[in-house]
Amino acid sequence: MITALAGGVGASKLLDGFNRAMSPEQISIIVNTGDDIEMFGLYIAPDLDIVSYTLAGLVNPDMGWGVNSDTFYCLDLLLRYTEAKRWFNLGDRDLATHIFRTHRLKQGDKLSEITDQIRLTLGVKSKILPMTDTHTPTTILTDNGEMHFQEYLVKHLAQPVVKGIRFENIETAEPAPGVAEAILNTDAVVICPSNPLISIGPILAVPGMRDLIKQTSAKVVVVSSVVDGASLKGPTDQMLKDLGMEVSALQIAKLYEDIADVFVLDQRDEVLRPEVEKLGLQVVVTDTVMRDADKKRQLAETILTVLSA
Ligand code: FO1
Repeated sequence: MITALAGGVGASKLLDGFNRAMSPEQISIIVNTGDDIEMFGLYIAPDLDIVSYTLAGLVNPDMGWGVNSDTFYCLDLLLRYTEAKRWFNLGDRDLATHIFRTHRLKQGDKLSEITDQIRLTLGVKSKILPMTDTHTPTTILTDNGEMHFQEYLVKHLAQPVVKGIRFENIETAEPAPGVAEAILNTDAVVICPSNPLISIGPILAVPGMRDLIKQTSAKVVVVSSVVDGASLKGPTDQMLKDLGMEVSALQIAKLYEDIADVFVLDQRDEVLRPEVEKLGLQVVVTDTVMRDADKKRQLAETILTVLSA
C-alpha cells in the first residue's frame, strides 16, 4: 500500500507510473486543494481534477490538465455575457465536473464525498482524497499585490515577484475523512515531485498533517521537484528564488528533512548526494525525468524496489 501527497501535473505523471507498476487499488492519493477557485459561481478544484482525469485516461496529454479533445463553446458564450477576458480555460466536458461538484456542495455534501463519486464514475480505482473539506485557497503576495494562486500562475504567467504565500482559513481546516487512516495504515508515504511551496505546502499546513506523517511507521519518500537547478514543471524555481532560497535539490531535501526518510535525487544531481545524506536521509539516485509512460513506470518501480528492500 502506498499513500501519495500530490499537486497537479508533476504529481500526476508519477501517479500514472504507480498506476502502471502496481495494483491501483493499493494507492491512496491526498491532493492539494489550495489551488481551488470559484469562477462563474462554480467550484473548480484543478489538482483533484488533474489527478482524476489522468488516472481515468481522460486528461489532455499536451497540457496535463483539462479533458482531452475538449471544446470551449460554453466558456466562449459565458465570456460574451460577462464581458470578461479569457484567461482560465474551462472546457465543455470539464465544466460538467465543476457543475456537478458545485451542485452537490450547495446540497451540503462534502468535497471528499463528491471527489469519491467523481473518481468512481470515471473508473479510477485508486482512492483520491482532498487534503481537507474546508476551502483554503492559496493567496500569493507579490510586488503586484495579493492574488489567488491561479491568477498568479495563469493570468499573470508567474511573472510577479513572490513576497509571501498565505493559505486562507488553514487554521480552521482539518484533514478530510480518510486522510489520517491513509497516512497511518500504509507501507509508504510518497511525496510527489510537486511544488513544495504551493502544492505540497498547503497539504502539510493542514493542522495535524505533519504530525500524522511523523507518527506513521511507513517510510516517507520524497521525489525531488528540482532537477539540475530548475523545476521541470511550473514556477517552483522562480518562487524559491523570489523567497530567497537556493534553487537546488538540496534545498528541496531541506524543506522536508523533518518528515522524510528517503530522498529520490535525479542522476544529474548526483554530486549533491553527500550533502543530502548529511541531513540524515537515505538517498536514491535515478532518472526522475518522466518523458513517457515507460519512464513514469520505471521511476515508480525504482521507488517500490527501494521500499521493499
Ligand atoms: N492552467 C493553465 O495554465 N491555463 C489554463 O487556462 C488552465 C485551466 C484549467 C482548467 C481546469 C483545471 O482543472 C486546470 C486548469 N489549469 C490551467 C491548470 C492549473 O491552473 C494548474 O496547473 C494547477 O492548478 C497546478 O497544479
